[in-house]
Amino acid sequence: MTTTTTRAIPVLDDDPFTEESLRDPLPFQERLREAGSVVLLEKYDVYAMGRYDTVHTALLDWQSLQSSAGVGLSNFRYEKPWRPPSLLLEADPPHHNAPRATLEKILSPRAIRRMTPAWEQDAHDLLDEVLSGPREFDAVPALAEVYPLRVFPDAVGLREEGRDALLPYGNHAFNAFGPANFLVVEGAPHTQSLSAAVAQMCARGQLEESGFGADIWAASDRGDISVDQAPLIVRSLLTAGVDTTVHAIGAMIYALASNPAQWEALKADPSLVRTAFDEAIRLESPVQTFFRTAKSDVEIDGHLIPEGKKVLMFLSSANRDHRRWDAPDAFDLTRDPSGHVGFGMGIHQCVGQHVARLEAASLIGAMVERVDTIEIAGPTERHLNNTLRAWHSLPVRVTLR
Ligand code: 4IA
Repeated sequence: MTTTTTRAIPVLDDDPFTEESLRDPLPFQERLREAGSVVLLEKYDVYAMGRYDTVHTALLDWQSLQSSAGVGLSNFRYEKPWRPPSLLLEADPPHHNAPRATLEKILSPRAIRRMTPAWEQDAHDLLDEVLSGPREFDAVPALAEVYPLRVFPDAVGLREEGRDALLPYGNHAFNAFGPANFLVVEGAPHTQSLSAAVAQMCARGQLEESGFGADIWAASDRGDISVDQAPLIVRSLLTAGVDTTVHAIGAMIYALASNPAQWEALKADPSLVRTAFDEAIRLESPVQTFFRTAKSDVEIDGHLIPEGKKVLMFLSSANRDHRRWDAPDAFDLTRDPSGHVGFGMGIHQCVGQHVARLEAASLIGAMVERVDTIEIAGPTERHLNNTLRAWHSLPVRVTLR
């Protein structure tokens, strides 16, 4: 391939990682989608894509677009990673294969389904507590943050000590995929102690005898993975499994509370709980972005991306691309959201998605049984993060059935 066959790449001078853009990312995402299928973001010298087709294709092309140079802005070819790279997220085949296969088995739909009775009971217990108090409350601390932290650390087999590091550790990890902006600077003083707390929880002796953590260590006994790999694979659960589910549940509660007709539709047909969750993931894309690195000169839709350059995929923008979705900005339980790229696509597609789906279905399923109406009761507040779309505060008012 020669450069004479490729087309000029549109250039944008936008910075998607400013406070203003993170607060309201939709205007930039629209400019990105409409500027072209691949756009050079001058400020960072990265190639960004926001159309569904292009993002989808890029996610599947692990041969050309590698993960092992990091899936953040930082290029591991030239910069030292802030922590030892993830054996799942920041790895390519063949190294990716054994950790992925191990975790896929441990988090399989069948394995996760076994949690259903306990997690449904936990959801009802939490609602007993919350709904016995004032009928106006902040759904972020009361539900979205509490519920995953009730069920997931127990399922991993974590002791109590160190659990309070999980959310802030994940928050920093997701900021660290972006540039070293104000959010990374704010988080920096705490990184070392949070990393140490999380690393400690991954050790075999710190984990309960049953749970996902013990399952990972058992895989090392069988030789499926090495003993050195086990604690890092446990770390992946702790990095990827807490903030993501908290913010996904927040997104779902917000979507339902601000779309009363959809809440009514869900009450009328509770089998829609899983659609509601995936539709909320599509609409809000709790994980907004990920990078890849061009393994060699790559041609995408006629555009040349030079070897070693970073490629920034806007999952969020793809999930609202009018080329793929009718009325993309509407939260609509009659659509089939299942092609969204909010969990990624291809060999790295979220290995924990069955965990996330069961958490969300258990909580919202319990709410549907007990709550008659839910509405936004006051000013909402965003939680800013370089990768996550999140709520800090969601005041809601509920009436009971
Ligand atoms: C890991 C994409 C995101 C949910 C994620 C973050 C961290 C890791 C995996 C996935 O540390 O392995």
